[in-house]
Amino acid sequence: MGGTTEASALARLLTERGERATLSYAGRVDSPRPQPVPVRIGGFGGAEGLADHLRVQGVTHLVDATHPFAATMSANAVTAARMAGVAHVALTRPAWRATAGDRWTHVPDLAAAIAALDGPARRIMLALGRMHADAFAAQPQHFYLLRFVDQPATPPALLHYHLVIDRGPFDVVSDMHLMQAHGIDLILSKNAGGTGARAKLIAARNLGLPVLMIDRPALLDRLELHDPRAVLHWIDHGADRGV
Ligand code: 3Y8
Ligand code: NAP
Repeated sequence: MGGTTEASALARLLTERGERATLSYAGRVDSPRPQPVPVRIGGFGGAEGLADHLRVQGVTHLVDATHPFAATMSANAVTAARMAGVAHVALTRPAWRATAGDRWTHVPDLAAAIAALDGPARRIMLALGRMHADAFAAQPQHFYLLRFVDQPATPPALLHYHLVIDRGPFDVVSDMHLMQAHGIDLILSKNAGGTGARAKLIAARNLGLPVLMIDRPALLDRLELHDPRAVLHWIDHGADRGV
């Protein structure tokens, strides 16, 4: 189950070993990154649909390498693997932790992030992608710098915004220039972890800007690995069939 830098790295390692693997995308963006393995695009129809897919395709190992905020997909993956008697592991990345010079405020979820924006107009970099941008219409007084992977079918339901179309991984210097060009005074970020979205946090630290950090959804009861190479070891030695 893909959609992250780590999933793509694992796909490359599996190809190098000649493993038979399929990478699964939800189909959220127009042209997802090409992969060295066959790609399946689209939902399965909930946990039951995924369990059927695992059985029909004779899948032996399910690796959930989706994003930490893809909470529904990850919950479905745990349930479906158990239903189908298939070994399951999550390939995820540790949460980011503030270090010296970081000015982070943590909020538990999106709603809390929106509520935290009460008050006079600010200039906010909303680096959360397309799916949640409209929710910030509840705080219309701010200017929002938006960054989407694709051009949206309809404009964001925000009064004051500038939209950048770009996909990560991003780099610190470009993110610093972007923040300075738009006079940004606050950055909103999901605690995605990993390397692909971290540049904006280093850029904020370098510019002395505050970050409103949205903590990731609650952890599931599952085996988690943080390195694609550890998944190969799990396949060779650690994968019980989940029964
Ligand atoms: C469709 C598949 C790879 C994977 C690359 C990672 C890094 C670059 C940084 C910012 C933050 C954000 C967003 C982001 C990053 C990686 C990774 C990551 C954040 C692609 C991709 C798919 C998606 C879906 C997309 C979401 C959106 C989130 C943009 C591919 C490029 C904000 C998450 O328009 C939309 O509907 C976009 C939706 C879910 C979150 C949102 O709510 O809008 N990712 N991103 C996957 C699918 O169809 O199954 O094209 O490669 C993958 C990547 N995006 O292999 O190189 O590993 O995290 N993705 C966040 O972290 O907050 C951008 O702007 O600073
Ligand atoms: P989500 O809310 O947890 O999942 C909603 C539904 O989308 C799932 O129930 C499933 O549909 C389908 N789905 C999600 N990921 C899928 C996958 N990899 N393959 C097939 N179907 C999938 O998921 P999301 O947050 O929208 O994330 C969608 C994709 O974007 C994932 O690949 C994720 O890794 C990637 N991504 C998400 C974020 C983020 O911030 N959420 C960031 C970076 C990348 P059915 O129930 O019909 O099976």
